[in-house]
Amino acid sequence: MSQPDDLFAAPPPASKTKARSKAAVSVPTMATEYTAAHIEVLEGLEPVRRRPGMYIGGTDSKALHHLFAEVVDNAMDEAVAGHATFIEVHLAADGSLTVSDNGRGIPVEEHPKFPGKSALEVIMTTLHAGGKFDSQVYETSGGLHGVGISVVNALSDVLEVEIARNQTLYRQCFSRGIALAPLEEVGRVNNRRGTRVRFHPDPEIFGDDLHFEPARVFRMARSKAYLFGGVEVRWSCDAALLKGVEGIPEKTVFRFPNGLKDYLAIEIEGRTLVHPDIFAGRIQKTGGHGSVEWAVAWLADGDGSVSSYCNTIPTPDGGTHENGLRAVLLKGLRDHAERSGVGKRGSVITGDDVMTGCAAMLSVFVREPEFQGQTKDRLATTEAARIVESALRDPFDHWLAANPAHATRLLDHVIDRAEERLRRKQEKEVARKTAVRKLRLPGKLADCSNTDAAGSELFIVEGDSAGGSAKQARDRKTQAVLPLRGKILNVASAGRDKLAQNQQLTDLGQALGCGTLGQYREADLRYEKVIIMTDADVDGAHIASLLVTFFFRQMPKLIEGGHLFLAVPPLYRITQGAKTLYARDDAHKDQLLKKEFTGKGKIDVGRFKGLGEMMPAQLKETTMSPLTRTLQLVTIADAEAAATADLVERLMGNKPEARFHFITEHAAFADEELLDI
Ligand code: 1YM
Repeated sequence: MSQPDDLFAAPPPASKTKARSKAAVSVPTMATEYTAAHIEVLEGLEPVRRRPGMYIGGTDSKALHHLFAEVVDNAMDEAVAGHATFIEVHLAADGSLTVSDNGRGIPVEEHPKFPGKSALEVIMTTLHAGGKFDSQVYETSGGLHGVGISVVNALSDVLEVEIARNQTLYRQCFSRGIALAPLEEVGRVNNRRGTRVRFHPDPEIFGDDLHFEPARVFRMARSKAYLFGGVEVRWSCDAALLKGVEGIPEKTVFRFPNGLKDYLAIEIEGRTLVHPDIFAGRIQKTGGHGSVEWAVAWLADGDGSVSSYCNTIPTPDGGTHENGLRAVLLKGLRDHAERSGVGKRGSVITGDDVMTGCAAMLSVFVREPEFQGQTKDRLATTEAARIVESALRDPFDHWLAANPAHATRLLDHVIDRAEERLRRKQEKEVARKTAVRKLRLPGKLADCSNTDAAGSELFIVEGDSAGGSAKQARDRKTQAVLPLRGKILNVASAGRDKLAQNQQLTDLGQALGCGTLGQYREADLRYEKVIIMTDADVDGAHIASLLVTFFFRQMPKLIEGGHLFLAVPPLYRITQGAKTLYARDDAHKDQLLKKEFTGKGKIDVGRFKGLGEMMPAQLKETTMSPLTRTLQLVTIADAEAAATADLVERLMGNKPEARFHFITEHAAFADEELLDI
């Protein structure tokens, strides 16, 4: 194994900051000395091997890299707490990873509950149960993050720990979560301390093909240096792993005293900014808890993105800290708009307008962070929002005030975004309304598959049973059927509101799609022919007349356009031997009997009680099929329009007995053609 030379060198400066503990056991604060007795007695590691997904989110590449995150986070804790100044990461050709720090070293004292076992061994081989830690000591963050180094141990076929502590170098080796030998003292070390963990992911868990990706480990390691300016991250990787990998050096050192500001500057290199300087800052709290660091820039050339972290752990799904950032930036810009006299224009901006073009890095440190989501990628600690808001409020106001020209440019940029959003929203609304009008068809409508109005027909049918026959009899491609139940509203005497409330008429209007009166649009009419098909009796005629009146009053242009027809269903079926003829009324029947059925043989005359009674095939042949049917075009000649309107209105008003005459005489069957089938 290749080892960094300066491992355990340079004792760190004493500091009393501790932002996070992801340890598998509870440990004391600075005020309380660590004793092995603080370690809780926990479960074995078998559950981890049986269900690794429960602990690291799966057994894929992301999960594999999570092992590295777990180990490097423990070292980071030590650095953030002020006990370590550097972290070394070495990726070896054999697939193992080594992470070292120059912190205090994992405790090695014997645990009272496990005579003969070191604290280290307990830490490495037991899974914390969570929530049982006494308030004096640090608690684990729980969940996917901070599952503890024991999980890494459980899922590694090789894991070696070296600890320099108490001027002594200790070592212990494990495999698949089990100690291969007790902790051994290797020798004396002077002026050195720290922890080194070398581990190799178990192929039994991750398979033979999954390996650490140098570029990914490199980026993860580098991000730690950006996220905590007080740490130096030393990277090295065996050359054999870098063949064909671009841009990853064999060896390098990361140190970013300007932390996130440096990070963001690199991330947005080459992009055009709305303003030249990055809004960045850091609020450091004693003990780490409540500390915030941020770097924000607005891009003029497209969308940005926010990278957020809690206790140096990435939170790609955002969470409370990002909400705080969004809120404080929005409020700051709105207030600035008010102050700078932009007033109303500024009030339209939303968090989205502010954030879309915003490239930001945000890092918070809180005690006991709570992560949510399947992969625990979202911060849920509510306090984080408040911490971010109060940390950034004044600095953001000052930043805006200090660069009035830039602030104005930024405000204009954000307002442009808002106005663009409102414009898009309006366009979308119009498009949606059109789509809804097209799509929101009444449930009872059996539409035709043809989406083009040309060649399409709508049959308005009285009653559900006739509707059922018509649906079976139709040509699905070109013929739609809308059954109307019972008698429709008397449109002549109904007011506007009643018309609008009438479900039958609303359904009809929706099916047609063309609008009424002034809103009528011929181009939106969904059918070329609208055919009223009612029973050939008084009631049928009445309903037909009501419908004609409806069209006359609400869609006269539809009639003028030559789209409205009456179907001509027969009333009688006359059969003699193989000969069958249909008659539309009594007179027609008598005429047929006299002229057409002169031969010998029994003549059978059947009367249809209604359309619903007809077999679908009969209905098709007699009334619906364009090849054999007769249609009556409903016309309103311009010259007759006024008179007809008057007549329709008068008749549709309060004289029921007059209706039948009107409909039979005026809108009756003009085509005398015989249907011979
Ligand atoms: C390469 C990985 O794990 N370093 C590390 C871990 C610990 C400590 C120091 C440590 C922490 C504390 C006290 C404390 C851990 N300690 C524990 C436990 N590097 C790496 N460096 N003494 C030492 O948090 O108070 C778990 S990890 F459980 F002892 F707290």
